[in-house]
Order: sequence, then structure tokens, then C-alpha cells
Amino acid sequence: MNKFRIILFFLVVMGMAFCTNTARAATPVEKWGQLSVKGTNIVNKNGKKVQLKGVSTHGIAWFPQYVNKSCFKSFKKMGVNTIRIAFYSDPGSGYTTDLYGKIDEGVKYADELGMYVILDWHILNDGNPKTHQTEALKFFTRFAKKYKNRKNILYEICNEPNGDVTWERDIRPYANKVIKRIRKYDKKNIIIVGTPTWSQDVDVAAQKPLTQKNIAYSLHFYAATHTDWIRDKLKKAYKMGLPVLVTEFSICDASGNGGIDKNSAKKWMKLLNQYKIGYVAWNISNKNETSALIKSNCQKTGDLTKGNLSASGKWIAAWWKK
Ligand code: IDC
Repeated sequence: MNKFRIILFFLVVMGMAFCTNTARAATPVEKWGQLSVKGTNIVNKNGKKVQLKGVSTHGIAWFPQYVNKSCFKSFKKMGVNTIRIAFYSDPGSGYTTDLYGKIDEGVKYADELGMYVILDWHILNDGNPKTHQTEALKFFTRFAKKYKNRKNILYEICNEPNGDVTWERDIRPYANKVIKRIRKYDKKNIIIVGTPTWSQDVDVAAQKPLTQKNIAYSLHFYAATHTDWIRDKLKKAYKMGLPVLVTEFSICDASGNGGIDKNSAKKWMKLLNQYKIGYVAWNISNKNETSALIKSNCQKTGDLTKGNLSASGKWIAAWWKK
């Protein structure tokens, strides 16, 4: 009988050890929970600074096939914790409310994988966020209503204001309207606001930031075009107390193509790590352009490995693991 008890005891202990070892690792959202903005940084549920590491889809009208769970999971395995869903707001770039379902799908996959997800209202050719303000309000009403209880959502309300657009006259008033609308439903999730000149002038936004809580400001860079002078804008804004998030970048030039500038890219990564600022890489596609993260001869849309990444993809992926 005693012998029997001893054997049973060992079996139980071994069973427990087995379960502990095979228990799956906590997902990014399980680890960090509800994000918020504190001072110059994004913090987790315990108020500790965290660095989002993300990948952005290409325009989902052009490359919807990469909005699938296996694709997102591949990037998660490589160290990515955030997916940005780029929804172009201009009909010439594929805007149609028919794509709302695709966005819902993306959110569902991110949810299932425990990843954060940025809903990006991707203004670009429609340079002034006011151009499609009515549609933007409809968009954010729908998604804030639907996702108000999740803790993994971030709203990016205007990708890159550009052209004859100023912070004071155009972006700030637009942001006040959209933020008010989102907050009617979603009281907590972070709202990211674009800055003038294709989201480069964070120093201008820092002079008169918005007054609501949990607001971050986006800075975008393409390392071969945007060098010291934009890094200086970031330094200035950060020192003025502005919480910045890099919701889009690549290491080639601003066309999304051209040569890679590793020297400038390294300076950017070091600066972002020093400030603990998160960064999201443009773009998940195999398009024949330098910024595409997937090799152009790779036809896979899921189950991707590092070997399937382009030169820029490989270089950036090395930073996800750090
Ligand atoms: C580019 C894509 C390119 C596409 C073009 C369409 O890489 O394939 O044809 O948009 O407008 C941005 C924009 C982002 C751009 C990217 C590269 O946010 O939409 O994507 N870029 O030009 N800002 C700076 C660079």
C-alpha cells in the first residue's frame, strides 16, 4: 500500500511538472493588458513602459489576402505584438465600407492571438483629414461601438496629414471631433493622432497638444529619406513631453522603394529604444518594392518564416527579437 502511495505521489508530481512545461506562453495582451499613456510613454496595466513592435498591412483593398490568422501568427512568432490594419480613406485608394468585414476579421485574428491591433484611418492622397471627416466619424463610431470592451484596440485617426494642412486649423479640430466621438463609446483605448507633413512634425503638435487622456501622436519615417532632421524633431517633441508612437516606418526611401539606408535605420532604432517608443513596420505584402516585408517571389500568405522575408524584412525582424 505504501509503495502504491509513493508511486502515485511521483505520478502526480511528474504530471504537474509536465503541465507547467507545456503550458503555453502568455500572449502579449495577457502580459500587458490594458495599455494607457503616461507622460511621454505607453504603459501596461501596471504602469510600466512598454514598446509596441508591430507590422502594418498594406492597403487592405490591395492585399486583403494577408489579413489571415496564420500570417499574423507568423509575425507574432518573430517577436511582433501589434498588427496595424491600414484602411485607406480615399476612394481612389480602395476605400469602401465593404471592407469593414475584412477589418473585423483582422481584429478577430489579433484577438485570438492575443495581439494588439491598430485601426488605421489611412488618409494619404486626401491630405486634409477634414476632407473625409464625415466618413471618418462613421468609421470610428462603428468600430468604437463594436470594440469598446476590448483592451487590445488602438485607434489611429489620420495616417498622414499633408499638403495645405496645419495642426491648429485642421488636424487639432478634426482630432477633437473624432476623439469625442470615439470616447462616447470607448473610454479607455489609446487614440493616435497624425501630425503635419506626413506625420513628421511632432514638434509642432508638442507646442499645443490635445487635452484629452490616452492620446499618442504619430511619427512616421523612411530611414533613407528622413534622417537627422526628423530625429531632431522627435528629440524635441519627446523633451517637451509629447507621447509619440511610430505607427509606420521603413528603412528605404519615402516612396516605399529605393535603397536601404542601414546607417540611418540603426540610428532610428537606437533612438526609439532609448526612449522606449514603439514602432510598426510598413508593409505586409510581397509587392515588388523595398518596404514590402515579404520577398516578391514568395507566394505564401501564411505560415511565413524569416526565410520568406525581404532584405528590409530581415533587417527589421532582427530588432523584434531584441
Ligand atoms: C505606399 C505603398 C505603395 C502604394 C502607395 C499608394 O508602399 O505600394 O502604391 O502607398 O499610395 C507613406 C504612406 C503609405 C505609403 C508609404 C510608401 O503612409 O501609404 O505606401 N509611405 O510610399 N508615408 C510615407 C511613405
